[in-house]
Amino acid sequence: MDENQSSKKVSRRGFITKSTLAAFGSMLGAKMVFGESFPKDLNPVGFQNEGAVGIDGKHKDLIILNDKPINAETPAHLLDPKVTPADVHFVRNNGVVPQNIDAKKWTLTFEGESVKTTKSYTIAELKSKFKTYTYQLTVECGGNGRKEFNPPAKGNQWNVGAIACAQWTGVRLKDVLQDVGLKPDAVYIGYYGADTHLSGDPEKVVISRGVPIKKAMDDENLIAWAMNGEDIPVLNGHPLRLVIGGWPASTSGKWLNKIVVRNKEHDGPKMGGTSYRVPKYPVAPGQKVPDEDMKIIEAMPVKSLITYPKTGALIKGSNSFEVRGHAWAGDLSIKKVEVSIDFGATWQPSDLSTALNKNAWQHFTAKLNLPQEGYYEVWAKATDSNGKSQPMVIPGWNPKGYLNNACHRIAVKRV
Ligand SMILES: Nc1nc2c(c(=O)[nH]1)N[C@H]1C(S)=C(S)[C@@H](COP(=O)(O)O)O[C@H]1N2
Ligand SMILES: [Mo]
Repeated sequence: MDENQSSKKVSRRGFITKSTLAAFGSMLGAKMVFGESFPKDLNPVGFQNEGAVGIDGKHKDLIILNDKPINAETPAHLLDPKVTPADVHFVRNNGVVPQNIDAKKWTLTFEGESVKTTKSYTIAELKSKFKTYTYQLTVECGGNGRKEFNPPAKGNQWNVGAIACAQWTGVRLKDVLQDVGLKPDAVYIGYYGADTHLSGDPEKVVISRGVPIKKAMDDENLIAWAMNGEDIPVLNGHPLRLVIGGWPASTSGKWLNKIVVRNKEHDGPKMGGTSYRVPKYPVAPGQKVPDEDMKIIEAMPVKSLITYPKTGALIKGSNSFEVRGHAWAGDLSIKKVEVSIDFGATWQPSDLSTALNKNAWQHFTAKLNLPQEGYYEVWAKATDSNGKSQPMVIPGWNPKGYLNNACHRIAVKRV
């Protein structure tokens, strides 16, 4: 065989491209020595297994669901702190993370049918022109809990950890929109970010979603440059991102460089079809639903998470032990969280904190006693300020597996 044939053979075997290699390197925090020989269909062991070196800047125990693009969720017990640390904040990317970000040169442009004039701001201008606010905001992927749906829904098989509630600092979206000046026909906003499409096509937009103007004008929505008082991690949108607490996190655009103000529902990629939309009526599992019978997901439903103890904990003797976690409910607040150790036959109340601000989660704690040695499950059930509770079993099946807010369960053993 001559040179040409052998190099063709090599390319058919699918070694990774230079840009994937660079992306791997930046995620591993180290150059992949011999990276040119790394086959395209493999994942670096460093991302995925026990003893993994993990993703650069992230806790090594994040669970990697996909590496092209990078998607990783947080095990429930790592979400125990009241404010989610940056290194455990989950990552959901639809495209390729932008490289060589220069925060000093970054601009955010406002345009679209319903702005009075197109306007751009540098980050320094945003900081000097508008008042800075800090809010604790729940950012939850619409597909959190997708793993449980049957028939299975395509996409990242999120278990319970595509949720975070960090402290975000930035300027209010509404203040900047008011400065830009909106026409009376404005009904929706849409974001654009600097990430690039997996296909490599520079013309293709990865994702461009948004919210109705009514939601956009809420005080708590931020154009943020900091998470927990520091630069936002690159994987979570540095140097600038939108944070729309309580709504599907897909509305919180990362690497934000453009906001359009629309005179109709925004129609960017992932606004239509089955993307972030659910049937308008209950459907049987697996049923085909026509696009026109789907509606956009707005506020996320009531949900809770047990963050302590870690599932699988051994409880010694008859001592009581503390169980704790968080609960949240889109734009509403949480009225109560109850816990059960007898598979939901009886429930006991927990102590519940108030939220730091709208769209922040609340914390619950309860003392539990296990009556005799054996296996138990601790279940938690939250109820929102409208009186709606979490279901025990998986709620309505939908084609893309969104909005699973079933009760969280952990296993404990009294020994
Ligand atoms: N530019 C851009 N913004 C984006 C995304 C993306 O792929 N690109 N993913 C969205 C989705 S689907 C989710 S769930 C959240 C995840 O935010 P995080 O990675 O900071 O947890 O970002 C949203 N914003
Ligand atoms: Mo998402």
